[in-house]
Amino acid sequence: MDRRRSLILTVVAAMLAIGIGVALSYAIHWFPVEASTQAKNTDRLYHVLVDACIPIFVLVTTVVLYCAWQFHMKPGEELKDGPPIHGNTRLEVFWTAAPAVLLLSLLSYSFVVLHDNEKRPAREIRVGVTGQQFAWSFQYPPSVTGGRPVQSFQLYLPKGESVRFELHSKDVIHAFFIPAFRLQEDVVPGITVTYRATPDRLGTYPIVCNLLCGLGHSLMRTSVHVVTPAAFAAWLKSQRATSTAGGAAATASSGTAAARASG
Ligand SMILES: [Cu+2]
Repeated sequence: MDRRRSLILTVVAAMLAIGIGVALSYAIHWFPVEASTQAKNTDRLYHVLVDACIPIFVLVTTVVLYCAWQFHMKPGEELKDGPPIHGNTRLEVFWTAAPAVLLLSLLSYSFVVLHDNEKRPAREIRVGVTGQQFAWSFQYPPSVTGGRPVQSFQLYLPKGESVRFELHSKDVIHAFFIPAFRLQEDVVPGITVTYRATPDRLGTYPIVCNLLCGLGHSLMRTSVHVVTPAAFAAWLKSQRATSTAGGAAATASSGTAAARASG
């Protein structure tokens, strides 16, 4: 096969590989459902990064394979040397500038997305999150409950309302991770770490500890229930009622958590 035909064949194969790669990145559903506005931004960022990486990966692989195919040593050429080449300024400027521009643009876009995800909204509710070996608990201050504070082992959030989580740890470092919200923060003893999310899809999603924190680490999970604002108000009311009734519910659930942790 002459050089021209092999080059055309290689370019066509590379285009095909890019097409298949990009199609696969969209066709396969890699992540859990998106249940927050931040999740949508994060997934879009992921797709931009992947779509930028696939052509580069294909380009590098294609050049390597093409060179191995076209320029490999033939029998009898063992002692031959390649032509002496002493740099090519134009080429070097290009292969330094092009990746620099690409990396800087991806970096800027990532910065904008992460900054957007963390942006303080006009209105937000505060929810305390406490991590301890091996359970999560959630504290709703009077500013949210409109009465006495409420403590729960299940996280309830109203849909469409921005939430500022304030994370505390009672013992070691944990990582508060809600996969459906795509956000994770380390929960470090002695400091308060904050974390924002705006749930925008009704449903129940897992909350996990994503940092090995001891023997019961794998049991350190609970659920977030994203409910309508009316259902959230009703839930808060029911929690306030049980906490007025002597904290029986809280004691019962802490018993459950302890049993879970020791089991
Ligand atoms: Cu943990």
